Amino acid sequence: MELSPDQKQFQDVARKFAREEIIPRAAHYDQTGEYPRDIIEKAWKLGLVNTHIPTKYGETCSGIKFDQRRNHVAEMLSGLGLGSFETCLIEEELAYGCSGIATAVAANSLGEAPVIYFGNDEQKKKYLTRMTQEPFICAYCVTEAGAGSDVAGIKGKAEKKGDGYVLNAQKMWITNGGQANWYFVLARTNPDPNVPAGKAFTGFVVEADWPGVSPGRKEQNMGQRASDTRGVSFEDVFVPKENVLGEEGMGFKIAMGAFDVTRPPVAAAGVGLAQRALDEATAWALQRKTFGTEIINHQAVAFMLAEMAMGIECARMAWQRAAWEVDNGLRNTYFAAIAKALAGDVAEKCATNAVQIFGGAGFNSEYPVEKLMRDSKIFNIYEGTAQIQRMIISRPTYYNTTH
Ligand code: CS8
Ligand code: FAD
Repeated sequence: MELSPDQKQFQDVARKFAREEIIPRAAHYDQTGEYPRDIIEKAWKLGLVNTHIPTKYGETCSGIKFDQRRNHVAEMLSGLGLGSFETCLIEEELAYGCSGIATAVAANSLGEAPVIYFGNDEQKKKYLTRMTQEPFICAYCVTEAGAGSDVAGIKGKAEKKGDGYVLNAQKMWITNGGQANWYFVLARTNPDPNVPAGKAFTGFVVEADWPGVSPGRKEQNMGQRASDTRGVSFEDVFVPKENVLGEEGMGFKIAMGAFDVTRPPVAAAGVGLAQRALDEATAWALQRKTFGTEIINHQAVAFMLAEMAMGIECARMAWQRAAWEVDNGLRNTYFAAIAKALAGDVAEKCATNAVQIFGGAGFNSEYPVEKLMRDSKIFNIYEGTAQIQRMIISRPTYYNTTH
């Protein structure tokens, strides 16, 4: 398997950006917890954000401007929306630089996915085009304090009123929560507990400046501290019926459908972090000496590096398969869950091994691997936990949609 010249070029642009713009500043954003707006705006100008918005909606209002913004990557783009595969290639490189910053970028894709795949033309023009005109941020609001893994257990509700709905929901752990221009929000629209999840929820697009929308304080997380995570409260928010995605009752399937396209890039980000851990650990092992020789010459250390490489190569192939399925119009729930679960484990293991190989220095924030270890933990929690991915993989219905 070989990347096409276009894919290679995307990878190179993202790699250069991560090396030159992200790595030198990642520690600052990790320590301060500031939102890396300047980096995200630079990435946006290069076309590294919102990669999968169809070119049509980039051009609808801004014409040639969209392609100009992408400058040196524009030529290969003309007439094409970017595929999931290319999006994942970019995400892996960004996460190599800092997975917190990569998460902020990917969360835009997560917020946009329900609109791209289930919105009507008017909704796409209104909410996607603006993302290509200005470096706007959006967010995806499903989780609540009382329900994360069990999406069907959320309590947020929307009740029909006049020409729209009145939304009341307290969302929690929302990435980009305090930065978003608009939100995808999932709420229950059928109060009857006997109605199945597939019919009881509705997905809405809610603008951040509508009355009743208020983000909470920034949460202090263990890792990925550049990423802005907050609760977002929706209190008696009037949502016009034009902002219903698909139809009333379709929301649960829309929310799940979005995960199918965003779990591959999250997996790719986990691989990017793991690759960084391997590269840092290898460089250290080649120069650190004990017992008269570089530590890479101790088999126990060399085998740790080998195990890291094995995990990375397999997890990379897993996201590639899952992304390839999206690009070929296949139902990829099963492969997306495999990629996400495997990459989460590999990211955690590689970061932990890197700290081990660094010894005492690995435990210290002067060196890069301590941050990698803190950042890696979330890959087994967000976008569906390690256990939930295994639950999906083991359900015959998902296996059967693929085989
Ligand atoms: O609840 C589901 C689940 O996936 N839980 C995990 C939640 C999760 O992943 N949350 C992540 C929140 S976002 C986040 O963390 C962002 S991180 C920061 C940004 C990172 C950068 C991007 C579940 C456990 C899989 C579902 O379980 P159930 O309640 O048992 O539902 P089901 O019976 O399986 O399904 C109910 C109906 O929905 C249909 N369905 C299920 N999956 C899909 C997919 N596509 C389309 N439709 C789907 N994937 C299913 O077929 C059922 O419909 P029926 O008509 O009843 O047959
Ligand atoms: P719970 O569901 O309470 O799970 C607790 C533990 O029990 C986990 O280990 C879980 O795997 C396990 N468990 C639960 N059910 C089962 C089961 N059936 N079988 C086996 N084990 C089980 N959500 C959004 O909607 N949008 C976002 O942008 C977003 N960004 C996030 C960013 C961060 C930094 C964090 C921390 C979370 C984010 N989330 C977001 C929420 C995230 O998706 C949830 O935290 C996650 O899905 C787990 O839900 P929970 O925290 O409620 O844990």
